[in-house]
Amino acid sequence: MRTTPRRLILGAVSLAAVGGLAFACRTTDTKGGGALAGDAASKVYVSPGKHDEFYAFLSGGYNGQIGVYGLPSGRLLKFASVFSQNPETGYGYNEETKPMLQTSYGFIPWDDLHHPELSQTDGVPDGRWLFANGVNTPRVARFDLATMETTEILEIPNTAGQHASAFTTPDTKYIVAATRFSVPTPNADVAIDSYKQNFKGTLTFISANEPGKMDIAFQILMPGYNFDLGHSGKGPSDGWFFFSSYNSEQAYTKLEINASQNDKDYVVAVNYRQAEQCVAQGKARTAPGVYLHNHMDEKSHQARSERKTGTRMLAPADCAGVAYLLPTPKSPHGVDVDPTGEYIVAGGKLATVIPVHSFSKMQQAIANKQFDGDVQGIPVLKYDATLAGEVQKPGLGPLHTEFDGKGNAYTSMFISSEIVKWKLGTWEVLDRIPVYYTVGHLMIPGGDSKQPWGKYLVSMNKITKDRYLPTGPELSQSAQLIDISGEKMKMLLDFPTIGEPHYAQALPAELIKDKQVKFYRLSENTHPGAVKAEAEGGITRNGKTVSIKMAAIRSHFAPDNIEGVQVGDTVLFHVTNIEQDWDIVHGFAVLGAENSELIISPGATRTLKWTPKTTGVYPFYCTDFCSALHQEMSGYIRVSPAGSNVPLKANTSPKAASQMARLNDIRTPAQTAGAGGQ
Ligand code: K7E
Ligand code: CUA
Repeated sequence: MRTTPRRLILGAVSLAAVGGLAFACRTTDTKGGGALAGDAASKVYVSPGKHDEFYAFLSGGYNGQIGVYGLPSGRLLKFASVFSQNPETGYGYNEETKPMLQTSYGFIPWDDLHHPELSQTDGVPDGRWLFANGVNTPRVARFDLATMETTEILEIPNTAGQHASAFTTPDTKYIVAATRFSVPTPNADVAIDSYKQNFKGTLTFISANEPGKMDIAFQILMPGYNFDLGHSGKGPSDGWFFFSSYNSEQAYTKLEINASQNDKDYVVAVNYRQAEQCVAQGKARTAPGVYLHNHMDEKSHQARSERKTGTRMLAPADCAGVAYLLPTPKSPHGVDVDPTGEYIVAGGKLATVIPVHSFSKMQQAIANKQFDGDVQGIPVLKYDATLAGEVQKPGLGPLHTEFDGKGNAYTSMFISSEIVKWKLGTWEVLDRIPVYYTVGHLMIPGGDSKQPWGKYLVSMNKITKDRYLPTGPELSQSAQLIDISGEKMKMLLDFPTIGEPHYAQALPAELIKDKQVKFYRLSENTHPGAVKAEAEGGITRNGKTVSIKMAAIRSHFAPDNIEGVQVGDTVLFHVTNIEQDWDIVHGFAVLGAENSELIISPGATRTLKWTPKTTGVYPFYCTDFCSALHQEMSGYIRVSPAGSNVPLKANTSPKAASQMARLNDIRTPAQTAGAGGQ
């Protein structure tokens, strides 16, 4: 949902026209200071050397990464690569991580990351992993919260615009993925105006609870709607998954108008235990579809790509009771389940109310067969039969809802630029606070789980307009931190964000901060190009490929003088950081390399591929300021003409040993203190 101010206004006008809504955007109130209590600064102030209370993981949207922030300070702690190459870390540039970005469409070094989701145990975030989806080339990723690195990416076949993802079940048995842009399934060369016959959506359930073993468990074939978001049931509704859908019109042109005709679209309720049974009974067909599974092995430090084919595709008509359609006004975007598991809240972006479905009423309606026909074998439940209530006059453009665990819900209002707090059960609006401007998702730590930590709310806003110093035609997006501990919401802090955050997740820092990996154990490094000691460095030729094994340690490379390479060779620098200290990272770059540097964590090995084009002597150096003698951490590689008789040679400068000795004397106390175990 990237929106420039001009497009926003056009969009708002057309929303108003379609929904019969008045345009009431508050973007003229630019100060936002009114709600700023005098003590706001002290509430977000984390004094130097102190840690934040929460880790927050904000999606990077079209930058394909995850921003790790501390709350309440809003300090950016890390920018973590998931679906995009990152020259800061070499992710997707070095030979070890390139396979992570392989897909059946080839090497795709970018994606549009919308929804991070923490793994859960018994419905509560457990601090093991964060999952995330890539919308454009359908993929899901596992991000390890002990190393803060992406360790696994699974492509999703038979889908497109994979938006309703990567939401988890309460036990992390599955994460899901659903189609936003229905396509011919299996994809084929057909006329676009054959949409209604040929285009389908799929709901994909992905086994997620075993690292390194993510796979498609099964897919459910759906009508050609646009599936937007999803959340699992919990407690009484455990075993169900709810997806929002729009475009029940099945429009394929000018969706802005043609997909906004019906008063109601649907929330889809999926009984995934029923689906499991039907699959076990052989009721699923094998659907074609090629997809890649990429996994980073923590011991060899190498990612591998595995090609897979075929999925188990279940048609609802072949599996009674697997899915129901709940009519929901109007073009619903978010679908959020409250902590008790009873209420299913839909954010109908064109609706004038926030409709809330009741899980227990839905169960009764199913038992009593209160149906309004069916769509492709999926029963449509009567709206009144499942409705728990409607929040009246909530504001304009409700998108997403999170919960505080104290019986309150908070909904983001895109058009009227506000967060609205309302009460579950009575549906009364309790409070509202303006945000700057046009909020998409909002997030409460644990706010989509069974156990929210309902102290803060983060509003992720699309437009900052005048909130920060201007930066040319493109301005930053923004997050705002709101105190929700009291009756009234209080605005505490603005902080700019990179890319475009959509959803986010957060959890108390204690859950993960003590299990952070400090370095990789060199003794466990099984990379074939690794060295465990400086003396193991060397050079070998195999035809036109020259492999150099190299150690990096403060403050030199071993070897650091290399000869015998020829124009036309492919040179592989396998650099192992043989340090075993926390945060002692080395870099590696060589003149003219057509990719990024390497950044090598302690104990890890990374490989830079280099194809020198002309003869000469080329310097290489460490790019991370690792020590007082970092500037000295460099070397030379000589490139001779093809067929030259310069012998292969890889030496370590005799200076190195004495450099090391000098350095040991000037190591800072902080570096020494960091030298603990994992
Ligand atoms: Cu509302 Cu992609 Cu979750 Cu953005 S989506 S806001
Ligand atoms: Cu190693 Cu700078």
